[in-house]
Amino acid sequence: MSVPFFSTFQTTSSIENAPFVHLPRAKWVGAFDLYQWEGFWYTLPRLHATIALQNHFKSLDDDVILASSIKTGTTWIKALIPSIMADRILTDEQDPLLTNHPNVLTPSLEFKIYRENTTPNLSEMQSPRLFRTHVPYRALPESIKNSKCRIVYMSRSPKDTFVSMWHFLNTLRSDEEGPFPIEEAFESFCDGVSAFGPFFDHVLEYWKVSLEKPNKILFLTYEEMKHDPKGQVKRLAEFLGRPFEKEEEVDKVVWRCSLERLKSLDVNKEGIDPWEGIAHHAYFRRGTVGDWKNHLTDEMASRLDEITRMKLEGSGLSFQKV
Ligand code: PAP
Repeated sequence: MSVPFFSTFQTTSSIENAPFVHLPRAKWVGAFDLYQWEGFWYTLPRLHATIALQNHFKSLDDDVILASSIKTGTTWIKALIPSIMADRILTDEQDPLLTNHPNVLTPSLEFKIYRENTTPNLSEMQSPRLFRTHVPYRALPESIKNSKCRIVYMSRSPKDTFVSMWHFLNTLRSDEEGPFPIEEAFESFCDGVSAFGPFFDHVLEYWKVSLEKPNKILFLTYEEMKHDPKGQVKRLAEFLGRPFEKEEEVDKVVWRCSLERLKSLDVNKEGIDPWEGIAHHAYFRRGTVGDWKNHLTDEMASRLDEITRMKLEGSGLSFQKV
């Protein structure tokens, strides 16, 4: 399992990589070389894709872009957005989630589209086009920032985000390797070193723009989604210009996109995605708020709380304390 994943993350030719070899570099979780470009950390293939995206993507006004830092519960929203946009008369048997992993329904700009081809032809995609990205706000193409397209940003408390990330990265390691030492992964996270990190800078950039332009960016948190899924799904649908007419429609979408249901579907239990080489099931785990309590020591938790307090001070953003 790990071989294709590592290769897609790491492989690009030395000629293509030449412009980046002088960038600051850091080893992440013992496996990935991350390069710091304009303040954020990328693997080289993601950096190539991000630059191609910046240079070539032309946004349409009805595009929907799902943005997030990694492991914040994006997969939930990857399922919700197409479900909200879909024809409300679809029966359960016609639900695209039955046969497609959420990664397929909301394709990644930098893991798929601009990784496969630096100048993809997107003209034949059905409108409204749905995309997702982990690219930080500052690195988005001007076309996304300046068009009327909508951005949905998913965020999550840093402690649970870190724990989810650590679990996910462990699924890419062999049984012989065992889990990556959590203390080392934690140090990197606290230092701001993770793919598309620093985490706090990522969240804060989108947060600030969401305050300035609430019709442009809808800022969601995993904790609010878990606390009131129906309320948050209605909010998301209104933002997307697809408000629900009946309560049953909301219930149906919430159920279709629930972790329990998605986890139980064959399409998500089996298989490996073709562009990242990651097992489909790796995107669905416990899905709880406060799972950090099972993994972080009191000292680690206090340290990350203190970093969070300092980073978010004055921003108006806070994550639910659990
Ligand atoms: P990504 O960054 O690779 O897209 P992402 O989906 O953001 O991954 O993160 C996975 C987390 O979302 C997992 O959290 P956990 O490790 O704390 O369990 C996963 O369980 C959770 N998740 C995925 N789908 C759903 C869903 N439908 N409802 C709630 N949580 C979900």
